[in-house]
Amino acid sequence: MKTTAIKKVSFYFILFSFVFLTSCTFNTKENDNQNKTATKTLKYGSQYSGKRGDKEMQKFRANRFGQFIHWGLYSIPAGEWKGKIYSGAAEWLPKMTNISRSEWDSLIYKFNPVKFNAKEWAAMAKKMGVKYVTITTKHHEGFCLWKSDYTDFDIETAPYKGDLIKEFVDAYTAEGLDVYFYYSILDWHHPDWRYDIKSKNDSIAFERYYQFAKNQLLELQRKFPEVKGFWFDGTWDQSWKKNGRYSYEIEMALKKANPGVIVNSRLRADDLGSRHFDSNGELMGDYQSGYERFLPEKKDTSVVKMDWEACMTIPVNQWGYHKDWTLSHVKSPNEIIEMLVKTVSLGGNFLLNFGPKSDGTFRDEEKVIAHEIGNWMDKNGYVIYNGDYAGLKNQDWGYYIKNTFNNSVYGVIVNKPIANQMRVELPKNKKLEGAVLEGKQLPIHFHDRLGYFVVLPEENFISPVVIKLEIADKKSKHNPEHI
Ligand code: H79
Repeated sequence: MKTTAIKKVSFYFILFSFVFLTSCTFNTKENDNQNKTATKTLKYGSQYSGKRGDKEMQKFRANRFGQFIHWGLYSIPAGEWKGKIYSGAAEWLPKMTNISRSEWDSLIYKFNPVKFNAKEWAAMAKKMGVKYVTITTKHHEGFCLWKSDYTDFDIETAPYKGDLIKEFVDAYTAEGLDVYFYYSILDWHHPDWRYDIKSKNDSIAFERYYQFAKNQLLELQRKFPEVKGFWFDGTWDQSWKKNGRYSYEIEMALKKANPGVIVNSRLRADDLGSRHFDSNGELMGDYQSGYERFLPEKKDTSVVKMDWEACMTIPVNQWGYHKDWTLSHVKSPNEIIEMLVKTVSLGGNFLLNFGPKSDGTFRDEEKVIAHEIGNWMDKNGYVIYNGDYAGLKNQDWGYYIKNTFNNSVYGVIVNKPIANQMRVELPKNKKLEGAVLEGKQLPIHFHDRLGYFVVLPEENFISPVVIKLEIADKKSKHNPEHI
């Protein structure tokens, strides 16, 4: 009797388990069909998969080379406080010293860049060969370079009488350069900023801060309709990570006002506090902006499937103006050009930083670098604009870049082999028909096992050299190397 009861219970238990498990399996399959990789349901995660295909994003991608500008009150002390020079980043000076908030904020009364000439800045940028610029409208210190309706801690309170951001936007736009705005979410000035949310009062204050930031961003978009996108920073604190909704709503609000607007991944956190990439591994925002002062490895082709941008300082770590550049290595124009080439070869954008002085002029070192990069870009910029990943096997001499506009492939030599030969390995169905340097064909040798060797001129190269590679399809029946 007892055994029969157990058997009956077991029967129903197995039946129930079967039905339950089967329905779970079906559910999982349904989800899989909707989204093959999604495992977590997120309200504030990634908005789309893959790269954006609209014309605004195509323009961002084709631009490839941009100028970053860090300008704020920090350009006044320029890394020095009470006679002591601090070697850290100039814009972080208040965090390296015991400067009080009010002491720092009173620098606003000294911000008077009387020599600022937006047209000269834009002409210098144009000559350098950049296609876009990203300027700090508000850095961590909270000072706003535009006339903001939401704070007095802005350019209207400073002695400078011009409309700084407006002059800037007008001048760069007139030169045909796209303008992007940097905006720091982190704000050392605003009383409602919180690093973490530990109480109801923190939540209430931080909600107010969020409204303030959103208002300012929509104000920037309203006052400067030319602006192509926003570059967010200062989003690493717990307060922001715990409020993924805020980052999502800011992205949505900006896109509602301007559907083509471009937003960097650094803005974003998801429901679970994941940054840049959501908890399902999907990129948030429109491009990956995590490469700050470093680039992906040459072999790291994982980046080519997304849009991305690296930002780079000229010294090791100075964004705002620092009076002493002897404190760290300063990159040479060739080092910077190589970084630009490497970035483009991996399908990314390169944003090179400048930190103007408080009088509104650029330091001489930056002028020289801009000029020398400009000379290189004058001659070779065609390889940068519309440049992309070429999909060929890496070689030690440098980087391949494919031009997405005319489908040409280029090799950019940054390490000239002592043997003066540039090795090119192609897939089996391709052949190298020509290698052109400044309009002249170079000799090509073929080695059945090792591929092609382009014979380079004997003379030293003083900057990266571009060689156009004429690659054609090989018809297999005429393939002499076919074994
Ligand atoms: O604007 C430039 C820099 O001022 C800014 N981003 C560039 C574009 C920048 N701010 N901080 N950092 C770069 C690196 C910051 C690191 C730290 Fe932290 C923030 C150290 C401590 C707080 C986050 C939290 C990283 C480590 C702990």
